[in-house]
Amino acid sequence: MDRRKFLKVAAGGAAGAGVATTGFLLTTAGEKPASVVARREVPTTCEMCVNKCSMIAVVEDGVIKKLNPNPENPKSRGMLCARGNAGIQQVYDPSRLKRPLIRVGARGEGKWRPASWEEAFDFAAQKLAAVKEKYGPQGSLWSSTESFQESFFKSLGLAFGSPNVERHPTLCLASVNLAYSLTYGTMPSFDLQNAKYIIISGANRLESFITPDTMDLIQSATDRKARLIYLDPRFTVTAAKADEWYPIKPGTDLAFILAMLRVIVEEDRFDKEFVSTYCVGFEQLAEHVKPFTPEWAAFETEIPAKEIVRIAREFSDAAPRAVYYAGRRSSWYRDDFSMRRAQAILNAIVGSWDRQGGMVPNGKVELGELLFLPWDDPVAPRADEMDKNFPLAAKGDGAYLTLRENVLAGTPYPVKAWMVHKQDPMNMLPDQAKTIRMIEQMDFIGVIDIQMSDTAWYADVIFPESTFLERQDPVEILPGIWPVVVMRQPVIPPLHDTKPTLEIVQGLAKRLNLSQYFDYTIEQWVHEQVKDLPVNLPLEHLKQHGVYVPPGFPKYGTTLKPEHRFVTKSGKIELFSERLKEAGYDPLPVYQSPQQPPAGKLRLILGRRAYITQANSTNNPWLSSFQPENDLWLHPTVAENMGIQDGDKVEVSSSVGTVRLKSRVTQEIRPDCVFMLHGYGKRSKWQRLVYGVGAADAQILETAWDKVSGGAAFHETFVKVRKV
Ligand SMILES: Nc1nc2c(c(=O)[nH]1)N[C@H]1C(S)=C(S)[C@@H](COP(=O)(O)OP(=O)(O)OC[C@H]3O[C@@H](n4cnc5c(=O)[nH]c(N)nc54)[C@H](O)[C@@H]3O)O[C@H]1N2
Ligand SMILES: Nc1nc2c(c(=O)[nH]1)N[C@H]1C(S)=C(S)[C@@H](COP(=O)(O)OP(=O)(O)OC[C@H]3O[C@@H](n4cnc5c(=O)[nH]c(N)nc54)[C@H](O)[C@@H]3O)O[C@H]1N2
Ligand code: SF4
Ligand SMILES: [Mo]
Repeated sequence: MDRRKFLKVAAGGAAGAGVATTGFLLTTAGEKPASVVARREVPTTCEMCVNKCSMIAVVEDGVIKKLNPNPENPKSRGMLCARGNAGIQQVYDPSRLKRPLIRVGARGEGKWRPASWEEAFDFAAQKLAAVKEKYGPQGSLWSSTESFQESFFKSLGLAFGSPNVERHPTLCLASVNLAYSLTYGTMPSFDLQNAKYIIISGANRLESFITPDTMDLIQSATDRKARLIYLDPRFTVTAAKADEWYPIKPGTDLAFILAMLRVIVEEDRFDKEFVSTYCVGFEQLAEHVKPFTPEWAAFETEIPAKEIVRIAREFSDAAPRAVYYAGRRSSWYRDDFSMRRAQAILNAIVGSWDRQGGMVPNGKVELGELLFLPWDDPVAPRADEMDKNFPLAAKGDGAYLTLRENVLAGTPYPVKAWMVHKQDPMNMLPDQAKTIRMIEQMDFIGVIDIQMSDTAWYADVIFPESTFLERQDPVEILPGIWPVVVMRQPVIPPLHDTKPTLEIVQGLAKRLNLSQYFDYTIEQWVHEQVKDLPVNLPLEHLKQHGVYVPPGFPKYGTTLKPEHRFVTKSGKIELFSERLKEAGYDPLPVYQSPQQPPAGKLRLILGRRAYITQANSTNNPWLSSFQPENDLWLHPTVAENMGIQDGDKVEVSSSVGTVRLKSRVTQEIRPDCVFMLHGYGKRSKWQRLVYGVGAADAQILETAWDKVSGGAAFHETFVKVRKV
C-alpha cells in the first residue's frame, strides 16, 4: 500500500468518536438499525512493540477498519505510532500462520504439512517426553520474550521440570538493569516531563520509542523546556532534535562520565546532604575519579575538554532536575555494565533521586493471581551456568550467549528440545551460523508465533498463536512513574485456526500429565487479577476504557527518609559496591580504552528506526512501504576511498559471515563505523517482502558479552566492506 492510500484510510477511520461500545470477550455492541453498518469501537492494547500503548479498534461489519490512539492512558497519551496503526496488517496478512504445521522436509527447507491441533499437540508432547526420558527434564529449553501470556509458557517449562527458562534481557537491557539494581536496589524511571537537563548516550528515543519518554522528549525539544545533550556516533532523529549533539568515539561514553564525575567532585558540585544521608562509598569514588581529567576524556571521546567541563557544571547546576538518561538496549560493549553503573552513580551524587525532574522509583500497583499447585523445583542446575558465570545477574532471565556455547559443547549436560515462544533467536542472537548449529543439534524444536519467523522456518512443529487483536490476554501493569493497568481484549474472533498461548500450553500440558497446573480459564485468571483493584467494577471499567489509571501518582520522595532501606547490601545507595567486590568485580567503574578496528576495517553499530520493531515487522506491508530494505550507512570519505557511490551494492564481512546490501553514503555517521538496521535479509520464504531483501545483521555479528551482566556486546564486531 502506498503512502497516499494509507493516509486515505487513516483519514477515513479517524472520524469516529472515541467511545467504547463493547468489551470483554466480544460482548457485542448495542443493537444497530439494520440499514447501517454495524460499527463497534473496542479499547485494547497494542502488541506491535514493547510499549503496550492503549488503542481503540474501529470494527465495521466484523472487519477492523482502523486503530486509533486511546488518550486515557497517561503513558501513551494520544499517540499510536505507525507500527501501532499497522497492527491491522498482522491480522489480514495473507502470509501469516493460519493453522498448525508439521515439518516434512529437512530443517530449513520450508516443507510443511498442515496438522490438526490434536496432531500437533500429540507430536510435540511425544518428542518432549522422549527427550525427558533420555536426558531428564533439564534436556529441554524454554525461551520467550516479554508478552502478556509469557508467564503461562514459562510455567509450562518449569512444571515440566526444566531449569532452562531463558528470556531475552541479555540481548537487550540486562546490563542497565543490573547496574541500577546494584546501585539503588531497583531500576527507576526518568521524569523527563519535569527534567531541565537531560544527557543521553545513544538511546535514540525519538526513533526507538519508549512511552512516555519519547513524547516527553519531543515535547521538550519543541518547547525547549529542557536542555538535551545527545552523544551518538550517528546523527539520529534524537540528535537532530537535541540542543547539542556529539559524535562520540564509539565505546568511550564511560570516559566522558568519569570526567564529569571528576569535575563535579573536584569542584564541590555534588549534593553533600543527599550523599551523606543516602549513599555509601563517596570517599572511594572521589579517590577513584581523580585521574580522569577532562583532557584525558577529550582524547578518548573526541569531545572537547571545555565542553565536558561546561556540561558537568550545567548538569550539577540543574540537579535535581537533571538526569543522565539510561538506555534500554544496553547490549553494546564488553564493559557495558560499568558504563551504566557510572551513569547511575553520577545521577546519585547530584541528588537526582526520587525528586521531580530526576529519577523516580516505579510506582507500585498490585494485581491478584490465581493460586494453583506449585511444581517441584528443578533437579538440575541451569545449562547457562549463571551461578558460575554471572553470580550477580538476574537468574530468572538467564544468559543466552553462554547458554548457546554450553548447548553446543554439550555441557554441563545435553539440551535436546527447544520450545520457543514469541521470540526469533535466529535473528536475536549474534552469529546466525552458530544458532543454526545449535538448532541442528536439537532432537526437537517447537515454535509458538504468529508469522513464519526465521526460527519457525527451522522448527519441527509450529503452533500458530491468535494475533493480539484476536485474543484475550491477562491484565497487565505498565510500570513507571505513572503506573497504569491495561486490558487486551479481542477485537474480532480469530480469523483462522489459531489459539492463544494459554490454550496451547494447556493442550501440551494435558498430554504431558501437567494439567493440574493449568486448571483455569483466561476469564477466571483476569477476574482474579482485577478483583482487588480499588475501583468500582474494575473489570467493567477495563472493558470499557481499556485502561485503568490508579490514583495518587506520580509520587515523589517515598524513599527520601533517612531511615529508608534501599534493597542493596548496605541499605543505602551504593556508589562503591561491596557486592561487586566480593564477587570479584571492580567495585567502582573501571575504564578500558575500546579496541580499535584494525586498518581496513570498520566497527558495526546497531540501532532502531521508528517504522520497524526489532526483527518482527519488516514483512508488514504498510511498514515495509516506509522501509522496504535496509542499507549500510557509510561516511563519504570512507566510501570515496573504496570507490563506493551512494546506492552501490556492497559486501560486508566479519569473521563469522558475509552479507550484501545497498550502501547509503552519508555524513550522518562517523568515519570509523558503519550502521545497518535489524530485521532484513530473512531466510523464511513466507516473509515474502524481506526474504533475501537487504541483509541480516545477525549473520555478521560476532559473539562477545559483558562479563558482569552477561549482556551481548553487539558493537564489538569489525567488518570489511567492499564494492560488489
Ligand atoms: N542482531 C540483532 N540482535 C538483536 C537486536 C538487534 O538490534 N540486532 N536487538 C536485541 C533486542 S534489544 C531485543 S529486545 C531482542 C528482540 O528479539 P526477539 O525477542 O526475538 O523479538 P522480535 O525480533 O520482535 O521477534 C519476536 C517474535 O515474536 C513474534 N510475535 C509477535 N507478536 C506475537 C504474538 O502476539 N504472539 C506470538 N506467539 N508471537 C508473536 C514475531 O513474529 C517474532 O517472530 O533482540 C536482540 N537481539
Ligand atoms: N521504533 C522502535 N522502537 C523501539 C524498538 C524498535 O524495534 N523499534 N525496540 C524497543 C526495544 S526492545 C529496545 S531495547 C529499545 C532500544 O532503543 P535504544 O536504547 O534507544 O537503543 P537503539 O535504538 O538500539 O540505539 C542505540 C544507539 O546507540 C548508538 N551508539 C552506538 N555505539 C555507541 C556508543 O559507543 N556511544 C553512544 N553514545 N552511542 C552509540 C547507535 O548509533 C544507536 O543510535 O527500543 C525500543 N523501542
Ligand atoms: S510505540 Fe507504537 S508499536 Fe509500540 S505499543 Fe505504542 S503504538 Fe504500538
Ligand atoms: Mo530490546
